[in-house]
Amino acid sequence: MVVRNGHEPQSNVRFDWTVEEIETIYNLPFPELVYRAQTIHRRHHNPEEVQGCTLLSIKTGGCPEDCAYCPQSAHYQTGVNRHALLDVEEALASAAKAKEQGATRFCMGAAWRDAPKGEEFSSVLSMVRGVRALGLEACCTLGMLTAEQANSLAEAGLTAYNHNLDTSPEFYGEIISTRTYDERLATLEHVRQAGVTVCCGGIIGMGETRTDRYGLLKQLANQNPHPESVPINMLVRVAGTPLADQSDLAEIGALEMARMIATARILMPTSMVRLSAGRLSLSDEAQALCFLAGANSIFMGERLLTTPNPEMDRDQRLLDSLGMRLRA
Ligand code: SAM
Ligand code: DTB
Ligand code: SF4
Repeated sequence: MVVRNGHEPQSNVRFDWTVEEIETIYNLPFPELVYRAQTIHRRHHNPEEVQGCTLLSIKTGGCPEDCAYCPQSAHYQTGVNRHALLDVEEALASAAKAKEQGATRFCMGAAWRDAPKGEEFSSVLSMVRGVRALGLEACCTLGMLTAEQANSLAEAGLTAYNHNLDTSPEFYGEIISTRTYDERLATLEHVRQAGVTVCCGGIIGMGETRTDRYGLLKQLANQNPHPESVPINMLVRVAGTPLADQSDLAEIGALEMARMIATARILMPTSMVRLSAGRLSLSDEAQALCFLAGANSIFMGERLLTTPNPEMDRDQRLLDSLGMRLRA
């Protein structure tokens, strides 16, 4: 039940946030920040539920991009075994299992700079159709897309396309040199035009400043419409990547994650805010704080794409202990 006391924060949806406004929200006294986020959250979402999503890496490693965080970049020795595109049957068997385990969204990730043409792309379209036929939401993240590819994915029934902006435009060049922010924005535009919903978020803990975090949030929150899905990742440090020893992660911790999530929730009231990579470094209490801050989705299962994630039964125990549940 929503308790109205006459002092509820306003949650008019806006697309013209300034960095200063975002900074002010992000730095509110913590109780005030969480109160505002939770109040807005309750207006648009059921606070007892989180959506379970399952990830599958359909094409692993050997990526030509040089994203400094990524274990799948061919530029770094990370020990990730390369794997060509999975068979359609294999991917759909995974999707069926994910459904059995309570996921309602199935996300297929591929380590490509841009989505391929020809046979491989046709296989991905078959995977999308198969996932939709199981009654699951289907999401893909395949790198950059042309307008035509976005349209084909839409026709196959794709629910969402994940394409992260990762950080602020100013810091982007420190993390990735093989593509530009504008190329990222162009793909997001193709996805939007095709009528596929947008999943777009970023990573904290890469050595960016808070100002970079405000900058990312501004890029996300000033898209009209807002991305329907906003994954907030905490860097998973992977040996061999340039960010393997990123040491300020200790101070990033749960409170920074909660501030990031709460601010995203306030700026984008109706979006799904996903507590994504990094949950293994968060305690149960820290994750509970992220839910309070307005996160309403998690990736389930012991693996993200290539890195570990909490076991299903740990997540089930966590939700049980919080009196929360997976969205049916
Ligand atoms: N190649 C496609 C792309 O870059 O859009 C899709 C796959 S890529 C692995 C998907 C997202 O995972 C990236 O945009 C990044 O935000 C996130 N990611 C990758 N490695 C990560 C890490 N070590 N820690 C946190 N997030 C990570
Ligand atoms: C997103 O923002 N996080 C997920 C999903 N979108 C594709 C991926 C996280 C990947 C973490 C590193 C890995 O497991 O390889
Ligand atoms: Fe390639 Fe995506 Fe990893 Fe960048 S994040 S190296 S584009 S798989």
